[in-house]
Amino acid sequence: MTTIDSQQSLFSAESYFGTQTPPPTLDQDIAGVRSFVHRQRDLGRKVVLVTSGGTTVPLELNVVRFLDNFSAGTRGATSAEYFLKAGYAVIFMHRQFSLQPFSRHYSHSTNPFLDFLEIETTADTPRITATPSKYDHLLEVLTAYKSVQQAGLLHTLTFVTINDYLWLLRAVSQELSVLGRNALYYLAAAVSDFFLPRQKMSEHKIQSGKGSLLIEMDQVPKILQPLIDEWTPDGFIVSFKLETDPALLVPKARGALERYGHHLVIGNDLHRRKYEVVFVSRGHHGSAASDVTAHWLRISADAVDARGHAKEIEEDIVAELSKRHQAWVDGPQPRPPG
Ligand code: PAZ
Repeated sequence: MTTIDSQQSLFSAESYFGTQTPPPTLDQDIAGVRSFVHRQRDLGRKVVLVTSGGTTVPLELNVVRFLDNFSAGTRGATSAEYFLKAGYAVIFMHRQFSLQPFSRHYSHSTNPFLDFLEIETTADTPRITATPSKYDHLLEVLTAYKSVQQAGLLHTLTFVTINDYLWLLRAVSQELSVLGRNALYYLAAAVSDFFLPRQKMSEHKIQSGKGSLLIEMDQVPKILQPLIDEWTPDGFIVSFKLETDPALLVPKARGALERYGHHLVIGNDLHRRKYEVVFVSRGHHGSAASDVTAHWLRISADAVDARGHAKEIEEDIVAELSKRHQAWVDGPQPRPPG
């Protein structure tokens, strides 16, 4: 039987999945992922799982209130586009209503879609056209979007809560494991570290009028460990580490790398994340702690790309990752036991 250590409020991944309920659409979602993954495998494509946006932590079973975080999903949505350009098929697992590849260029708050359209009234019937100054960019984005759609290269999944995220991540990684080294994990979602197990949640809206509200949360299980050791042992796994104190960034990223032993931690500071990130990984001489390297990628705030658009750091992140992933695919395979 699966038990929770109630004294320490510590869930292992096993006790988490043994006590928390899966989202109702899980089986359906996974059937879709399975057929996507098998199609890509038959076509010999590499597949990247991009997680993106923030998870919520509901406080009630009939949820009225929840904790959330800042992430809009920019990193994930932007990276997904560059992975597609680099020839990957993409499973884009994102927070419902956060930014998505392609449509992110026309976010309702920063670049409203209706501002790109004009009504031409010269003909008998009014026609809709694109605003001339926006036409070229719109055509570029639309062309890329349509070609990805037509080629069936992008599969989208949504989560809202931390519970949805954990169940989906486990199930998707188990499906992706059939690709062996051709699977890349790009875990950019901002995932809550704490949650309220359903056994401790109020069924109905928490009532006010009794003074302050004290809620004790449990720690979310460290999901990277089983991901790496059990669910997808051959995949190339990249996790992200976000900090607000720049002095903590490299030590914390290094700590995560040493703790889980996966391929790469990308560290980013909340305020500088669009202009610099640090790749923390082991060097080429085995796994000695002293062999960990920190490699910075930086762009300036006014940098432009080859097409004259504002440069996005995700272009360089994905270029570097594609190289490292290919080296892993081509690298020496472990000897079969015996
Ligand atoms: O979504 P966004 O572009 O606003 O932010 C991206 C990010 C900072 C959430 C991501 O780069 C990241 O660091 N994710 C992991 C966060 C963490 O759990 O440490």
